[in-house]
Amino acid sequence: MLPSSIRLAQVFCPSYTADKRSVKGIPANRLISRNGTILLGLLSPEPPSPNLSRCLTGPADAWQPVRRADRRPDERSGRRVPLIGTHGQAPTIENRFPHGGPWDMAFRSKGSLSDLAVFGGPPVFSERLHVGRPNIGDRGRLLTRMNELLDRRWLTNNGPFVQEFEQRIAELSGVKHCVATCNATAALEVAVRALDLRGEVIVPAFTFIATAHALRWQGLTPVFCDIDPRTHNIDPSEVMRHVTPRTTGILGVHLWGRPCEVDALTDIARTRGLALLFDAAHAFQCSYKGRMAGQFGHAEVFSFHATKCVNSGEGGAIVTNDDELARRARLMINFGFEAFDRVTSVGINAKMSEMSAAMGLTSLESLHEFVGAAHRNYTAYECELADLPGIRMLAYDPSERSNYHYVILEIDEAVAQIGRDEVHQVLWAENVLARRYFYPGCHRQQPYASDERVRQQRLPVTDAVAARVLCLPNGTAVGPEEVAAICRVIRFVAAKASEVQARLRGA
Ligand code: T4K
Repeated sequence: MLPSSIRLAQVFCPSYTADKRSVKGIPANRLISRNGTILLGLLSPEPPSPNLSRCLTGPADAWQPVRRADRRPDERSGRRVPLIGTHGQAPTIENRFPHGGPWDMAFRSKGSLSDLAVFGGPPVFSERLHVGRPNIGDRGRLLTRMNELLDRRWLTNNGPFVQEFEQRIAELSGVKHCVATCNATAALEVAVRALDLRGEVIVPAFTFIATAHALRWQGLTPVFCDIDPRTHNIDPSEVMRHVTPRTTGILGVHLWGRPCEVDALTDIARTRGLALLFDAAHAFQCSYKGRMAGQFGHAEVFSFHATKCVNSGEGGAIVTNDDELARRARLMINFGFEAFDRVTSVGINAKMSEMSAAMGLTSLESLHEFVGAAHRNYTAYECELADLPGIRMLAYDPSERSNYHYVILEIDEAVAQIGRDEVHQVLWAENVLARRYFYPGCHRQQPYASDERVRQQRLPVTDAVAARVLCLPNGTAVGPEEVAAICRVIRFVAAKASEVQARLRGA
């Protein structure tokens, strides 16, 4: 049964986007009734039903619980949404939750350290909550497309869905060419070959391993560069230190969808005669100085992997305004075939399939909804975690377009009195599978870590940031209730940081 001291209510917050911190003067998400009942607010920009309206001002008993058992799947997204407020009929504890359910755990209060799952208490979530749960989109549209491609008997090799997908990506990014690929790693490899990079390429060490591997797999030497602690992106002032006669290019990464210092990198590349490529795996629909990612450097690469904001299951794309580069890349992803029976250069198979493009096109149709959900969650996290000592949430520039896909905490142990790894441990025990992206940095992974030159290198900012970062669940698979519950755990841990740390360390 739901503990009688806990109630969950939908809170109508008309000023949700402008002022997320209070509802009728009460701090949202921390509504405590006079008799001590804990009320977890479900922030909602939707007007409430008459029942819910009364909830805000009425006695605690009038508040309504909402749990997974009481939710219906949304037809478009497949995500479960609360019945309350959408069907108008207010459930009661007795008639709706006679047997309890997964949300019994979800909103259990953590009163003492022993209530934490890591110390033997029940986990907040009975099901695992992942970082990277895919956004799904309209299943009906996807299935229609699947039927179409089956009817057409055209499954891959530059089919109509791939062409349409490429056109949409190019339009949305404001770029001339898009070459869709089977994933972003292959796209990076094709791009560095199409750019004819050789020798050394300067790349940040704080990135997903694919960025470095794509270079190495092509026989290039990734030269790791430190990052700017504020942006987590490659530090242009550090780049210059790594330029040697063997350097042919710079591969910047728009980490978390926050674009690199493009102007500074463009200047360096131009003055030193280097190619400039961007790994924009995270940055689809993000802007830099008002221009969309995809338009910078000689080329950029997007990822449409399942875990990305827009996904095609597996997928990627090379985008560029360079006609010749696009032509070369297009040949390379299809074995170098220029026409039937005519191969003019070495190539591989890095084509996107029609099934992936069908998923990608369907995903694009829900782009607005996906970014909206990520932004809503991001704002709720920001609201709840804003004032915790030593715990900082990475901000997105409100004057730019962002997809808000990554919710990144930086935990400074010296101030927070608890380390990132300990918070990570606590969250995993609660079934919140937060990720330590991109710990420990590419330079500390093989084969790079064994390279004498890399071993000699010092990347102090990368090491410090890699030890502090924690990525929290976001996307359409996560709703305000989950965000509220995750934040409650983090706030509890932050409030009792030194005690939690001591107990974890067996002191
Ligand atoms: N450059 C950068 C900067 C990147 O971040 C990436 C990929 C690339 C290049 C290369 O792009 P691709 O070649 O992949 O297109 C995941 C993704 O696999 C990877 O694409 C992504 N970056 C990276 C940041 O995250 P892992 O090792 O964390 O994957 P995994 O299997 O642990 O999945 C992440 C979470 O998502 C899991 O907790 C489970 C959940 N999940 C995953 C899949 C695939 C689901 O719930 N459903 C699913 O279908 O790398």
